[in-house]
Amino acid sequence: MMTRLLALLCCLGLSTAALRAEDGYRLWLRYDLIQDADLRTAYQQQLGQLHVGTNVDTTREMMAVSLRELRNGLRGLLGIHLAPAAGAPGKGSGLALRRLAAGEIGPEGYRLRQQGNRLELAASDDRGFLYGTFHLLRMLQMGESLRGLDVEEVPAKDIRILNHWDNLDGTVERGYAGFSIFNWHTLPDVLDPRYTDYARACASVGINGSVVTNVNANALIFRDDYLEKAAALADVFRPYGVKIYLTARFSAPMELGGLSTADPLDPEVKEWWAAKAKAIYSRIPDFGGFVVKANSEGQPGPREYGRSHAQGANLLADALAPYGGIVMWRAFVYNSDPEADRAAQAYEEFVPLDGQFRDNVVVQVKNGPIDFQPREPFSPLFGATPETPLLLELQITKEYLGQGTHLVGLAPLFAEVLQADTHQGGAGTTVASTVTGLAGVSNVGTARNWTGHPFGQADWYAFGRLAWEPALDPTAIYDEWAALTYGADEAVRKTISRMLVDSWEICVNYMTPLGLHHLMATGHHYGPGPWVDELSRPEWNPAYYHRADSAGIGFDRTLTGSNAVAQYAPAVREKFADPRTCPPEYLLWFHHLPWDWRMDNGKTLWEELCLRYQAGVEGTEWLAAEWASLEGQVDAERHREVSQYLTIQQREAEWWKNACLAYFQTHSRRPFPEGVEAPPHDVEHYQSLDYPYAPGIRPR
Ligand code: BDP
Repeated sequence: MMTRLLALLCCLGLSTAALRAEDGYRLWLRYDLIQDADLRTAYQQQLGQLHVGTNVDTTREMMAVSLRELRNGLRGLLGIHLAPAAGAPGKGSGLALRRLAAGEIGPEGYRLRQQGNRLELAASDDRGFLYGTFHLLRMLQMGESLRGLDVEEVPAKDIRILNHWDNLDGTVERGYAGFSIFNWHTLPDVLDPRYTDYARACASVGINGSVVTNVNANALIFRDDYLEKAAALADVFRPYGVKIYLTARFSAPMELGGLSTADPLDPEVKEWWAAKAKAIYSRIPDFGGFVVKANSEGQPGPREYGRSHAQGANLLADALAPYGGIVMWRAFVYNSDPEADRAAQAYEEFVPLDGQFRDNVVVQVKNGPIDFQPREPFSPLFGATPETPLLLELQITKEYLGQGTHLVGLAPLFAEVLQADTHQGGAGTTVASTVTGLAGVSNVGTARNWTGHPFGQADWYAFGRLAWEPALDPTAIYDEWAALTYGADEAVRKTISRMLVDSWEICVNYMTPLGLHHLMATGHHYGPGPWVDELSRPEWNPAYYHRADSAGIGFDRTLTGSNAVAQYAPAVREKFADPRTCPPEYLLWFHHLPWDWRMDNGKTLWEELCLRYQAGVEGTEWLAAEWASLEGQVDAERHREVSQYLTIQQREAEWWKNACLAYFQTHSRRPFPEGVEAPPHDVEHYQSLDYPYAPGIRPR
């Protein structure tokens, strides 16, 4: 009966995949049968046979993974079984694998080229074959022609890594997609297939590392039984080219080792870390290294012993050096001086240390000077430490951009910072060119579709693609993602990618337009809280950042204020320091301006602020209308789910706008301009709203 049903569906041109629930688990790796028969035939002719070069060893783990992916992909997409080439060697069409000499192409790189009647995939290492395989399958999924193909890809950055803020108890800090995918309780015995699927998804977009524990670290991870668990994960990830890293709690020698100090210059402390590194590498020979959050938000660190961040980092770097491991030391610090501008602190602390770090230390810097706000100017640290390699840290999980329920594509945010010109050492020195890699705070959890909001997958995808090639255009990335995830139909693809590209600016408008920042509620950071001004540390209060009063609004970071703008190279500094040349998107980041300040478009600052909030709300209506226009063109299941999320987003955009404008009006005392709907409640109403169980909250 079932077989007959399947046969009938096939006759109707429906693949069995259509029967499968569209639950999002497959991410962008959906190898459904290509419906265009001509295209399928063309691909079949081009790829039907496999020629394995004599210098390609397919028995190696990672090569076997590549071949399995290729076979599965071609079976799904083309309905064929990839066969080893028959007949005389070297003859006939098909796909040919060839190993290049090390110098012929960079590490992890590959070439896909039509050579006569063959398509050749060539690489000098196993990772290159793996990434080339995914590239080829992506082209097929997108229906692209292979004729005359000639591409060569080498990753622009060596470090392309996810940071999981996952705790050993299974919770995820700032996670909005369920619990941690890493089940430490059942590891190492239970190897959830998700571990493999996760590593495979990472590999498909070129991600080559994973920090599986939270930056707010737990020393327990270094206990032998936990190291066994980590080793089991490493074994699963390895064939996919994903190296495992752990977060190191600076006080671990005390908490786990029973020492009386964690002073980085203490010989016993050094010995403890050296022995720990040995223990790790005996289980995980290719262990990547440590990420460290030190002396930040209550985390222990070297400053407790009067030592610098460099001395702290070097302690761990020395322990890892014999095995080739690295230390990613975070520059996210802001606790030195309560009077100081928080935006200036990382630079002040780290620039003087330039040149003092060991070679195997990289300093990990968040994209902006504060903390993953909806929009920030790039951190002035980029390009300012010529002797110290930096890693750009981006937040893929949307702690400050609507958390788990808003459709906000982050590729434009990522691209804005990557393309920003630091002018350090001359014009054209982009942030991308100054960094040695990218780290992204993961948005993955146990949700069936991995990311909770179905469109959250697009940010995981975009992060990987940009880490591989920071120059990629967000529209092109989202075109790919949309085609892979929702099918290759041109109109559908374009609509989805436009929604993703435009959604970031929409969100910035309804949350923090014109350079406002840190307006969110306390603790969970869910929803607006611009009125908050009573928290113990000044820089935890939104009022510290917007500084609204009867005269105006904004944080003066010029000479008349904190002068944090002086940390940028002269060309950037001059532009930002003058409100007439400062881009409007950063205006209130750098300037405190009167409510009646005239914008270039002739509006007053107050009017412009109100209109931007209104535009944000209208943007969410546009998103909903665009998505509604796709009804019937994408599968009903995912269409319904996204629509429901868009309803939340529309409501919450109004909430943000109304709460912020009601509050700011108590300072501006000016009427709402034409075209802006007045908030239906007064500010007390918005202050009274309470969300005790908002997800992702950090235990304090
Ligand atoms: C903040 C988060 C906090 C993280 C911190 C970090 O609210 O949960 O621990 O970043 O990056 O944005 O260390």
